[in-house]
Amino acid sequence: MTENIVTAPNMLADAPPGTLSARDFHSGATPIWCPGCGDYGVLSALEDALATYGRPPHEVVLVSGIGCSSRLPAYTSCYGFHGVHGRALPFAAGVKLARPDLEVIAVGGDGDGYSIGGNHFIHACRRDLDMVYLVMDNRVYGMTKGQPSPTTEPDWDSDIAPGGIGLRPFDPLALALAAGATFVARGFSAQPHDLATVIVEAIRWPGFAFIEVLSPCVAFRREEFDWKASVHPVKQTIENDRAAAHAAILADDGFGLGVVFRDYRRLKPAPEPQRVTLAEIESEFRIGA
Ligand SMILES: Cc1ncc(C[n+]2csc(CCOP(=O)(O)OP(=O)(O)O)c2C)c(N)n1
Ligand code: SF4
Repeated sequence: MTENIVTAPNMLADAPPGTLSARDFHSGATPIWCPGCGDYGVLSALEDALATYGRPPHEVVLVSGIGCSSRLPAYTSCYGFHGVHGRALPFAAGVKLARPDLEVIAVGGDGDGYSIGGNHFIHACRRDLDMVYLVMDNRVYGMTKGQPSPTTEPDWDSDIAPGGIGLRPFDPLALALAAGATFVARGFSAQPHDLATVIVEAIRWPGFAFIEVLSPCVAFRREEFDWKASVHPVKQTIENDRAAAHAAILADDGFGLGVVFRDYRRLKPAPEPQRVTLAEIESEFRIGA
């Protein structure tokens, strides 16, 4: 009988350092995002960052929830899991715990990550596992036709919420900081080069690295094109002083780009990778043995 061996299209395990390019991270599937969607810029920045970082696609796992932005893993040649709405982070944590040798990057939208996934977001910040969380924030639920999300302005007027929902949005960076995140940054999809630089730093960070990416939805929020005129670099990256970082985030207009905060103080040394068999796990749960 012939052995049926399945190989990934980009098995570049032996690629010498510095020889990967963004193309090596394309899956060949054509994105079905609307023309002009900010998520194209995020995909391009992520592929550039992965090429710069230099680990081959089969050593990287992208995990997402549900939404337009959560389609992203399918457009790369990395391993991917397109999961359940709001549950990217617990799944990503499971992958990281089972396979600490892999790079794990969770991606998704503001509806996915801050609404139904909000509780997971808080605890992922606290848990500080070594992975990246990249949220493409367009301040709307794009896939389900424009409902307001936790980052939508209270007076944003739409067919679904005439006159606005009148609820205060929260600032994801402030929330991450309050929940104990050790690496907090903001990027912009229309500045993919700078975003790629931040993503590389986040991948190298030995804990939970959170990047909020402003990524306009051209279908439901065309006014977000104006973000180009609003963004600016953050005044400085604050290190270790959480109170100062809070003050800086609150003083910012929400358009400051770059790494906002790094906390070196609370990082534990990365655990040695451990592989256990299913039989070993089962033996832990055997009753009366
Ligand atoms: C449990 C559950 N609730 C609701 C939905 C419907 N749903 C699918 S995508 C989505 C919104 C996605 O919005 P966001 O995460 O902001 O991503 P975007 O489409 O804007 O990129 C919703 C509510 C679902 N699939 N599962
Ligand atoms: S609906 Fe919005 S978020 Fe979804 S693909 Fe179109 S522009 Fe992008």
